[in-house]
Amino acid sequence: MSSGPQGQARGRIDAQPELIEVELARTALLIIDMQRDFLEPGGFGETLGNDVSLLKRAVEPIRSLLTRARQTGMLVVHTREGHRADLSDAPRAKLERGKPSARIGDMGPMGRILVRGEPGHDIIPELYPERGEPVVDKPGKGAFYATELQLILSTRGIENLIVCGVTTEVCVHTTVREGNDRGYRCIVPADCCASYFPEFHQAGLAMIRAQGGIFGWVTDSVRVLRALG
Ligand code: TIU
Repeated sequence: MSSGPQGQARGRIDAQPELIEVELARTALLIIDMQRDFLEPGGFGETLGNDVSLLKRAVEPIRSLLTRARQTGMLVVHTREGHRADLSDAPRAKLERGKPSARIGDMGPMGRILVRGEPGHDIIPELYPERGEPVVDKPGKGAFYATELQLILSTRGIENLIVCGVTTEVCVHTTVREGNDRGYRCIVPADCCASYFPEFHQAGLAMIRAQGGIFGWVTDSVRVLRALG
Protein backbone atom coordinates (compact mmCIF):
# COMPACT_ATOMS: atom_id res chain seq x y z
CA MET A 1 0.00 0.00 0.00
CA SER A 2 1.24 3.54 -0.80
CA SER A 3 -0.08 7.08 -1.01
CA GLY A 4 -0.99 8.78 -4.28
CA PRO A 5 -0.58 12.44 -5.24
CA GLN A 6 -3.78 13.48 -3.43
CA GLY A 7 -2.99 11.28 -0.46
CA GLN A 8 -5.37 8.50 -1.50
CA ALA A 9 -4.26 5.00 -0.52
CA ARG A 10 -3.11 2.93 -3.47
CA GLY A 11 -2.36 -0.75 -3.76
CA ARG A 12 0.12 -2.27 -6.18
CA ILE A 13 -1.06 -5.76 -7.06
CA ASP A 14 1.49 -8.09 -8.58
CA ALA A 15 -0.51 -9.70 -11.40
CA GLN A 16 -0.41 -11.11 -14.91
CA PRO A 17 0.09 -9.88 -17.55
CA GLU A 18 1.47 -6.98 -15.52
CA LEU A 19 1.42 -5.27 -12.16
CA ILE A 20 -1.68 -3.13 -11.59
CA GLU A 21 -1.92 -0.15 -9.24
CA VAL A 22 -5.37 0.73 -7.91
CA GLU A 23 -6.88 3.39 -5.69
CA LEU A 24 -8.20 1.29 -2.82
CA ALA A 25 -11.21 3.53 -2.11
CA ARG A 26 -12.30 2.91 -5.71
CA THR A 27 -11.88 -0.85 -5.48
CA ALA A 28 -14.53 -3.40 -4.49
CA LEU A 29 -14.42 -7.07 -3.63
CA LEU A 30 -17.07 -8.83 -5.72
CA ILE A 31 -17.89 -12.37 -4.60
CA ILE A 32 -19.83 -14.34 -7.19
CA ASP A 33 -22.41 -17.00 -6.28
CA MET A 34 -20.75 -18.71 -3.29
CA GLN A 35 -24.10 -20.40 -2.67
CA ARG A 36 -25.04 -23.75 -1.21
CA ASP A 37 -26.68 -24.58 -4.57
CA PHE A 38 -23.23 -24.68 -6.19
CA LEU A 39 -21.02 -25.89 -3.34
CA GLU A 40 -23.11 -28.42 -1.43
CA PRO A 41 -24.53 -31.82 -2.41
CA GLY A 42 -28.18 -31.79 -3.50
CA GLY A 43 -28.08 -28.36 -5.16
CA PHE A 44 -28.09 -27.01 -8.70
CA GLY A 45 -24.43 -27.86 -9.36
CA GLU A 46 -24.91 -31.50 -8.46
CA THR A 47 -28.13 -31.83 -10.49
CA LEU A 48 -26.02 -30.92 -13.53
CA GLY A 49 -23.81 -33.95 -12.84
CA ASN A 50 -20.91 -32.14 -11.19
CA ASP A 51 -18.62 -33.08 -8.29
CA VAL A 52 -19.37 -30.10 -6.06
CA SER A 53 -16.44 -30.82 -3.72
CA LEU A 54 -14.14 -29.32 -6.39
CA LEU A 55 -15.36 -25.82 -5.52
CA LYS A 56 -14.37 -25.94 -1.83
CA ARG A 57 -10.77 -24.96 -2.54
CA ALA A 58 -11.85 -21.34 -3.18
CA VAL A 59 -13.53 -20.87 0.21
CA GLU A 60 -10.52 -20.22 2.47
CA PRO A 61 -8.69 -17.91 0.02
CA ILE A 62 -11.89 -15.89 -0.43
CA ARG A 63 -12.38 -15.79 3.32
CA SER A 64 -8.90 -14.32 3.78
CA LEU A 65 -9.68 -11.52 1.30
CA LEU A 66 -13.14 -10.96 2.78
CA THR A 67 -11.69 -10.59 6.28
CA ARG A 68 -9.07 -8.10 5.10
CA ALA A 69 -11.56 -6.15 2.96
CA ARG A 70 -13.85 -5.79 5.98
CA GLN A 71 -10.93 -4.59 8.13
CA THR A 72 -9.98 -1.95 5.56
CA GLY A 73 -13.54 -0.79 4.87
CA MET A 74 -13.42 -1.88 1.23
CA LEU A 75 -16.83 -2.27 -0.41
CA VAL A 76 -17.83 -5.94 -0.49
CA VAL A 77 -20.62 -7.06 -2.84
CA HIS A 78 -22.02 -10.60 -2.90
CA THR A 79 -24.07 -12.08 -5.72
CA ARG A 80 -26.48 -14.99 -5.88
CA GLU A 81 -27.76 -16.69 -9.01
CA GLY A 82 -31.42 -17.63 -8.73
CA HIS A 83 -35.00 -17.02 -9.70
CA ARG A 84 -38.32 -15.80 -8.42
CA ALA A 85 -40.54 -18.50 -6.89
CA ASP A 86 -42.89 -18.33 -9.90
CA LEU A 87 -39.88 -18.66 -12.26
CA SER A 88 -41.16 -15.66 -14.21
CA ASP A 89 -37.56 -14.44 -14.60
CA ALA A 90 -36.23 -17.81 -15.77
CA PRO A 91 -36.17 -18.10 -19.55
CA ARG A 92 -37.51 -21.35 -20.98
CA ALA A 93 -34.20 -21.80 -22.75
CA LYS A 94 -32.55 -22.01 -19.30
CA LEU A 95 -35.28 -24.10 -17.65
CA GLU A 96 -35.43 -26.71 -20.40
CA ARG A 97 -31.72 -27.05 -21.05
CA GLY A 98 -29.89 -30.36 -20.85
CA LYS A 99 -30.84 -33.45 -18.88
CA PRO A 100 -30.25 -32.55 -15.21
CA SER A 101 -31.35 -34.95 -12.44
CA ALA A 102 -33.68 -32.16 -11.22
CA ARG A 103 -34.66 -28.91 -12.90
CA ILE A 104 -34.62 -25.32 -11.67
CA GLY A 105 -37.67 -24.94 -9.41
CA ASP A 106 -37.89 -28.66 -8.51
CA MET A 107 -37.83 -29.61 -4.82
CA GLY A 108 -34.48 -30.90 -3.58
CA PRO A 109 -32.88 -31.57 -0.19
CA MET A 110 -32.08 -27.83 0.17
CA GLY A 111 -35.48 -26.64 -1.05
CA ARG A 112 -36.43 -25.68 -4.59
CA ILE A 113 -33.41 -25.70 -6.90
CA LEU A 114 -32.00 -22.20 -7.60
CA VAL A 115 -35.04 -20.38 -6.23
CA ARG A 116 -34.63 -17.23 -4.12
CA GLY A 117 -35.36 -17.65 -0.43
CA GLU A 118 -34.71 -21.39 -0.42
CA PRO A 119 -31.91 -22.79 1.77
CA GLY A 120 -29.88 -23.88 -1.27
CA HIS A 121 -29.95 -20.38 -2.72
CA ASP A 122 -28.29 -18.92 0.35
CA ILE A 123 -24.62 -18.05 0.62
CA ILE A 124 -22.43 -20.61 2.43
CA PRO A 125 -21.96 -19.86 6.16
CA GLU A 126 -18.17 -19.37 5.85
CA LEU A 127 -18.66 -16.33 3.59
CA TYR A 128 -22.00 -15.09 4.88
CA PRO A 129 -22.64 -11.40 4.13
CA GLU A 130 -22.49 -8.94 6.98
CA ARG A 131 -24.92 -6.10 7.50
CA GLY A 132 -24.17 -3.29 5.04
CA GLU A 133 -22.71 -5.56 2.35
CA PRO A 134 -24.95 -5.43 -0.74
CA VAL A 135 -26.25 -8.80 -1.95
CA VAL A 136 -27.18 -8.72 -5.63
CA ASP A 137 -29.65 -11.30 -6.91
CA LYS A 138 -29.01 -12.16 -10.55
CA PRO A 139 -31.14 -14.25 -12.89
CA GLY A 140 -28.32 -14.85 -15.35
CA LYS A 141 -24.69 -15.82 -15.33
CA GLY A 142 -23.31 -12.28 -15.50
CA ALA A 143 -23.68 -10.10 -12.38
CA PHE A 144 -24.46 -6.96 -14.41
CA TYR A 145 -27.32 -8.38 -16.47
CA ALA A 146 -30.76 -7.40 -15.09
CA THR A 147 -29.34 -6.31 -11.71
CA GLU A 148 -28.53 -3.10 -9.81
CA LEU A 149 -24.82 -3.91 -9.61
CA GLN A 150 -23.61 -1.09 -11.85
CA LEU A 151 -25.69 1.45 -9.92
CA ILE A 152 -24.32 0.18 -6.60
CA LEU A 153 -20.74 0.42 -7.89
CA SER A 154 -21.13 3.85 -9.49
CA THR A 155 -22.76 5.26 -6.35
CA ARG A 156 -19.55 4.37 -4.50
CA GLY A 157 -17.23 5.57 -7.30
CA ILE A 158 -15.83 2.11 -7.89
CA GLU A 159 -13.44 1.67 -10.82
CA ASN A 160 -11.73 -1.61 -9.95
CA LEU A 161 -13.18 -5.01 -9.12
CA ILE A 162 -11.48 -7.91 -7.39
CA VAL A 163 -13.65 -10.74 -8.70
CA CYS A 164 -13.86 -14.03 -6.78
CA GLY A 165 -16.30 -16.92 -6.73
CA VAL A 166 -17.72 -19.75 -8.80
CA THR A 167 -17.52 -20.99 -11.37
CA THR A 168 -14.43 -19.60 -13.06
CA GLU A 169 -15.51 -20.09 -16.65
CA VAL A 170 -19.23 -19.47 -16.20
CA CYS A 171 -20.40 -16.75 -13.78
CA VAL A 172 -16.98 -15.31 -12.90
CA HIS A 173 -15.96 -15.13 -16.56
CA THR A 174 -19.27 -13.69 -17.74
CA THR A 175 -19.11 -11.04 -15.00
CA VAL A 176 -15.50 -10.15 -15.82
CA ARG A 177 -16.42 -9.73 -19.49
CA GLU A 178 -19.44 -7.60 -18.60
CA GLY A 179 -17.41 -5.52 -16.13
CA ASN A 180 -14.54 -5.04 -18.56
CA ASP A 181 -16.92 -3.71 -21.23
CA ARG A 182 -18.36 -1.28 -18.68
CA GLY A 183 -14.92 0.14 -17.96
CA TYR A 184 -14.04 -1.65 -14.73
CA ARG A 185 -10.54 -3.00 -14.20
CA CYS A 186 -11.25 -6.61 -13.28
CA ILE A 187 -8.64 -8.38 -11.16
CA VAL A 188 -9.12 -12.10 -10.62
CA PRO A 189 -7.28 -13.95 -7.83
CA ALA A 190 -6.92 -17.46 -9.29
CA ASP A 191 -7.14 -19.31 -5.97
CA CYS A 192 -10.37 -17.44 -5.09
CA CYS A 193 -12.19 -19.01 -8.06
CA ALA A 194 -13.00 -22.63 -8.81
CA SER A 195 -14.65 -24.77 -11.44
CA TYR A 196 -16.16 -28.24 -11.69
CA PHE A 197 -13.66 -28.62 -14.56
CA PRO A 198 -10.06 -27.84 -13.50
CA GLU A 199 -9.04 -27.53 -17.15
CA PHE A 200 -11.75 -24.88 -17.73
CA HIS A 201 -10.53 -23.00 -14.63
CA GLN A 202 -7.04 -22.84 -16.12
CA ALA A 203 -8.30 -21.94 -19.60
CA GLY A 204 -10.64 -19.28 -18.23
CA LEU A 205 -7.83 -17.57 -16.36
CA ALA A 206 -5.52 -17.83 -19.37
CA MET A 207 -8.17 -16.10 -21.53
CA ILE A 208 -8.41 -13.18 -19.09
CA ARG A 209 -4.68 -12.47 -18.95
CA ALA A 210 -3.88 -13.19 -22.63
CA GLN A 211 -3.33 -10.48 -25.24
CA GLY A 212 -2.02 -7.95 -22.73
CA GLY A 213 -4.91 -8.65 -20.31
CA ILE A 214 -7.74 -8.59 -22.84
CA PHE A 215 -10.43 -8.88 -20.11
CA GLY A 216 -8.41 -8.11 -16.98
CA TRP A 217 -5.63 -9.19 -14.64
CA VAL A 218 -4.96 -12.52 -12.91
CA THR A 219 -3.27 -12.75 -9.53
CA ASP A 220 -3.76 -14.68 -6.27
CA SER A 221 -5.05 -13.98 -2.79
CA VAL A 222 -1.57 -13.63 -1.23
CA ARG A 223 -0.61 -10.92 -3.72
CA VAL A 224 -3.87 -9.05 -3.15
CA LEU A 225 -3.40 -9.24 0.63
CA ARG A 226 0.12 -7.89 0.23
CA ALA A 227 -1.21 -4.94 -1.79
CA LEU A 228 -3.87 -4.20 0.84
CA GLY A 229 -1.09 -3.83 3.44
N1 TIU B 1 -22.80 -24.55 -13.94
C1 TIU B 1 -21.81 -23.69 -13.68
O1 TIU B 1 -20.62 -23.99 -13.85
N2 TIU B 1 -22.11 -22.46 -13.18
C2 TIU B 1 -23.36 -21.90 -13.07
O2 TIU B 1 -24.38 -22.40 -13.52
N3 TIU B 1 -23.43 -20.72 -12.36
C3 TIU B 1 -22.33 -20.05 -11.85
O3 TIU B 1 -21.21 -20.20 -12.34
N4 TIU B 1 -22.52 -19.31 -10.77
